[in-house]
Amino acid sequence: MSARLPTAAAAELRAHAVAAGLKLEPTVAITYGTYDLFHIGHVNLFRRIKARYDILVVAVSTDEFNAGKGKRSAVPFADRIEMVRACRHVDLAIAESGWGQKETDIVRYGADAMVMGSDWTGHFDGLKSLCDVVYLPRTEGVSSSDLKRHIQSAG
Ligand code: C2G
Repeated sequence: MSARLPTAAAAELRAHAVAAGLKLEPTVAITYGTYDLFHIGHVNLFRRIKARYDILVVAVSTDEFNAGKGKRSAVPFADRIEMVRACRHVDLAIAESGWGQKETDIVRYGADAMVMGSDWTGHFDGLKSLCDVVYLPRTEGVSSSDLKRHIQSAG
């Protein structure tokens, strides 16, 4: 099924195809993040993506890329990617080593959609020529930085 169709049209076509007994290609979503101190906000996002797409590819920011974002994660990359990989909603975890790899990833994995939490709304609309770009509501009340501050204040 062409990923380039608008989401609603693609869903309608898929329904007709399933009714006709046709075998469908799995739909693929990709998302990007640091996933430091892996928390329920990340799990909720992955779960919500998998409720919409068949396959989820997660690109985890390397420590070097994070340094470029001005972020120093509490958990090293090797552990962060392993925790993401262990999440049952995740089908493939890859490294995110730069801002510019998204276009290549979308083509390489045949992504139908690039999905991010709503704090990124609008930031990746430039990718709409390659795939759907979807922003899902953030989980309120939890963030890696809040967790870090809580741990530091707990002493
Ligand atoms: N997120 C969420 N709810 C939260 C916290 C995070 O839905 N309470 C989502 C974010 O919107 C993002 C993903 O979880 O889609 C990962 O968030 P971070 O680990 O903070 O990653 P970030 O620093 O936003 O890096 O190229 C994109 C960057 O790698 C994103």
